[in-house]
Amino acid sequence: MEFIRTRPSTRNMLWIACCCIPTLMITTGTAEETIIADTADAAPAYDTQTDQFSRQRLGDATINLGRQGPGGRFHQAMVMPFQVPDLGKVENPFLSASFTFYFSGTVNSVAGFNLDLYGLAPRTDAAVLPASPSTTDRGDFYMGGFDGWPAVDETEGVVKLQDNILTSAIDEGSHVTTSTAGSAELLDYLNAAYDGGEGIGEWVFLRLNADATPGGVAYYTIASADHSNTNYHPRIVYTADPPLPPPGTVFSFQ
Ligand SMILES: [Ca+2]
Ligand SMILES: [Ca+2]
Repeated sequence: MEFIRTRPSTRNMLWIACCCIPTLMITTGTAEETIIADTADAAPAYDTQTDQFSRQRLGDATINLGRQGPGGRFHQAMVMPFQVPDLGKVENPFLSASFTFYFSGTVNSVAGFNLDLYGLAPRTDAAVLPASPSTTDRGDFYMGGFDGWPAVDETEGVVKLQDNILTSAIDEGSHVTTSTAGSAELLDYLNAAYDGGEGIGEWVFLRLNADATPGGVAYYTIASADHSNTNYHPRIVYTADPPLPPPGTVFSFQ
């Protein structure tokens, strides 16, 4: 096996012309790729009965966003982990991105609140927080109007990606995808999380949460990554600059 030659022979130059150029044309394509949410997706929640924050609905096929349970005791958001792919040691490899989830229905009137989409700070573990019940650590939980909180989460490291991605005007039983503006925000969020390759293998988290707190039981229901119908799983679809082939791959020959 010989590798790169400083002066390739005419014969080998012809080999490169015949074999390598088609290879390069293939590897520079920008086909769509999909990242499915991990089944670690869950509902960070606050329970009025125990006065605790905790992680709920870890293995449920659907998650209710708003208030559910007797008297609406559980205040729930939904957080979905996605693992950052290996696209090489490059800056800003993502060229386009969108997020899609399945909206299966509602219970009671949800006219008083909408769902907003956020990106949370990346972490090295897929777990939604708080993993253990706590009276003080809200973890990934957020709900507009809860305990006097503003409609918009302005926590450092949290990025609002799309306002009102789900409202009572959207048909139940449909897939919902980020708008053009929301997709652009998601693209920036993913490229920032990629961090020139430092973020490879880490987890980014998309959160859907109510922008106002319902007075009682009322919620939107969304399919999780545990749903039996894989078409309903939350997903990020992206295109990216593919990494260059490793040295020796294109210009090696026997
Ligand atoms: Ca889950
Ligand atoms: Ca909103």
